[in-house]
Amino acid sequence: MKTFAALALSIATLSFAAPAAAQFEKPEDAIKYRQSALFVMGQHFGRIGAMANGKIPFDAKVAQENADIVVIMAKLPWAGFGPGTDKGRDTKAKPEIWTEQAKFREHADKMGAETVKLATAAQTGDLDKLKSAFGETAKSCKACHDNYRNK
Ligand code: ASC
Repeated sequence: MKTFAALALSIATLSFAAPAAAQFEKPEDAIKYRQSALFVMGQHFGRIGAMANGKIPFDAKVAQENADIVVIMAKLPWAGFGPGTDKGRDTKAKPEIWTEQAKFREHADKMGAETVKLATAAQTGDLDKLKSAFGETAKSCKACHDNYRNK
């Protein structure tokens, strides 16, 4: 019983501490997970983009809050690209993701690094810095989409 309790506790702790190591019951769940994470990230990134492009008024606090969420969201999708998750649900993911894992990982890491710079820029409250960091982050999204996402 003790062993079971310890095991249950360590599993619970692990699942809270390491969302990026999420386990999926079936490929469909992994695909849904990564699509959802990318969707939520896109929503928050888009709000920053609307400010960078003058579509909505610049609000430094709102930009900062959204950038912080983008940083967290950028960590999540990759756990959903595990082995055997190339099929199982409608997906635009190209098969090269699973044959060029190191290169795919580089794109993911690059994007993660750009989001951190975006959050740093958002903290300054300087719209020009935000615009420039937004552009660099968007480039890193696009580079991966160009290589690894079907139209
Ligand atoms: C976004 C978004 C993306 C990227 C990409 C950049 O706002 O949702 O996927 O920017 O379009 O080229």
